[in-house]
Amino acid sequence: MHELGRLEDLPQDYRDELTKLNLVPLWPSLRAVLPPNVPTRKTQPTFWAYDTLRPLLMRAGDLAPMEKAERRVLVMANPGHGLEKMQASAAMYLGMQLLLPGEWAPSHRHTPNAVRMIVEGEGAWTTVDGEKCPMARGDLILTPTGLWHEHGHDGDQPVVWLDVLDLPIVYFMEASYVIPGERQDTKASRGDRAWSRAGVVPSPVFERSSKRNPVLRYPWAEARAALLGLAADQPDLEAVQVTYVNPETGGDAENILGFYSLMLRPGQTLRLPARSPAQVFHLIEGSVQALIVDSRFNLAEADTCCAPGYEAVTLTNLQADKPAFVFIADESPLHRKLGVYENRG
Ligand code: 1HN
Repeated sequence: MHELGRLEDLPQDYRDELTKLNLVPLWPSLRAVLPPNVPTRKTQPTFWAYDTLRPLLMRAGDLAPMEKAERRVLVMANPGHGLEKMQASAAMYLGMQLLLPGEWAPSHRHTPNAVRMIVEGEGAWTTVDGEKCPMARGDLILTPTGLWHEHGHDGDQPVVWLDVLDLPIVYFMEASYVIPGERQDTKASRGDRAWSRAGVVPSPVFERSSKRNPVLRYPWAEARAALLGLAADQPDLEAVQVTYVNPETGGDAENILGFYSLMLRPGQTLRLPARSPAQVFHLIEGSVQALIVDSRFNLAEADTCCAPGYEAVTLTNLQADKPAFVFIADESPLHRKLGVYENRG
């Protein structure tokens, strides 16, 4: 591809005239916005160790009382985007949130979709659209766009969870806003109880509902059991992975980001293909090495890393005698809906 004319090649009076009229010549910038073959990605392979993050999050517990914080979070920002942008990738936001015993994070609803992956502690809960969802390690709790949510804590130890939001893309769309609310009344029914068995779903008087995802909480015990069942059923299957889905449709659990759990067999090395969406890896159980472009990250439990799109990722279970379990978030639903999804193998 040959080089195109530069801005500096244009006479200053011409450039000034264009600027005055809010006009810009395309050709000096064309290669930057449309690079050959592979997109330019600001997303860098980045690693956040829980044992270094945790003491700082606990200190935030002293420094930022709930009334002054609303949500007490340390954002895991990708330096490639600039820390102040609070982005892990183009479409993903990541943060570690701390709730102390007795605290309450007030109810609100907003346009970005969120999920929480519970990292440590017991006794906390999130109420989403009136459903009180208990939080336990490894559980995935959704707060889809527009639904009221608040967090409370009846236990006696700090509770920490990983927040994954599509905030960067919703903000970029100039569609990100919040509505503050009152403490929610809770209802007795819970989607994760009514939709507790894959393949046998509620159909009162023969009717299936086609409303929003009826499941807001995916208990880790169920996802883990599904992975072990799949691994036992298909001993030759390389990628022992499940997707968190809407059980009414079989489609993705949320509109913009995709969520998965992956089991690595003892000692297994698995190469994930180069696909267009960026990905986040969070270790639920075990010990895993992630090779992302030129970076090797050793993940202990509760560690998190991210990978840019269009790059293969190789994961290795560092333990020869135990499976490892990885939670993955990616931008697949967004890429598929927009028609830019690619798997380059
Ligand atoms: C939010 O609402 C929560 O509800 C956490 O816990 C993190 C980050 C940006 C915007 C909204 C929550 C958030 C957030």
